[in-house]
Amino acid sequence: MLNKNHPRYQSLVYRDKIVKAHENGILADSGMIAHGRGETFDYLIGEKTTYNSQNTIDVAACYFLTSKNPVLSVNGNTTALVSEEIAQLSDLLDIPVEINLYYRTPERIVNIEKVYRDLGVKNILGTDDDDFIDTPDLDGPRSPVSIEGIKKADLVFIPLEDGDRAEKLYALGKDIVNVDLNPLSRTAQTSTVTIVDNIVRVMPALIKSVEKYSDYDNSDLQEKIDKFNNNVNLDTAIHDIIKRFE
Ligand code: PTJ
Repeated sequence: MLNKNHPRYQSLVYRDKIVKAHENGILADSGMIAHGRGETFDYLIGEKTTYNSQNTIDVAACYFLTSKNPVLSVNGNTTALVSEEIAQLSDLLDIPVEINLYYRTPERIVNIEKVYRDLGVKNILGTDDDDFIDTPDLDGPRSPVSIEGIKKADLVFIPLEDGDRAEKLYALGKDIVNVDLNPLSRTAQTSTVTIVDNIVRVMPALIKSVEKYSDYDNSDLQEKIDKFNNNVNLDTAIHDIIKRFE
């Protein structure tokens, strides 16, 4: 039983979700380490959505609304923390959820698929029944992608991962939206749009932003996209951290 008066109650709630997801065969063992790394960066950014992050979330919403075939790629950590919001966004935009795991096992795929199935997600890709094709120049279990999902997509949402997948997908001409508390990770550095913030704050804000911008003209969305520069965004995120030490 978690103590609601604990000064870090919210953080304990998320840890509890992570532990339960591990017990339920959703989270990879390394997912615990990844969560700890995220917590450290969250501490450094002040555990809040900065002005810069909110702007980046809005830019991400504009990308979702102007893309033809966006897809939400999910792993164990994303599922442990924000499966409900992933299901909501999938429903709002009518786009698929594709399971893509670094530590892929048939058991984890079944368990993660069940989470999204129970939340009513209609289009779940990346299960063992799917038709896959390898991502060029990418080794490992993240390489095979669904032909109807990531292969076809012009925009891929890849929260909470690091590695060379973002770079390889970007090289195929896809736009990549990433959520990573570490602005220095390879994925953060090679994505089209990197939201440097905690996924638990990002997802509700992203849903709100998609709702807000869905009334805008395409030209206004495109103007917001054109004004955005991910290098400037990452630089601002790093300086926001440095400012906290001054
Ligand atoms: O479920 P699988 O098998 O696909 O494995 C998933 C993990 C996360 C274990 C795997 O992708 C991995 O090892 O990732 P890394 O290299 O640890 O990268 C995860 C990134 O997510 C790190 O840069 C963390 O800072 C970041 N991160 C962790 N928790 C959060 C986060 N970013 C935003 N919000 C979080 N809550």
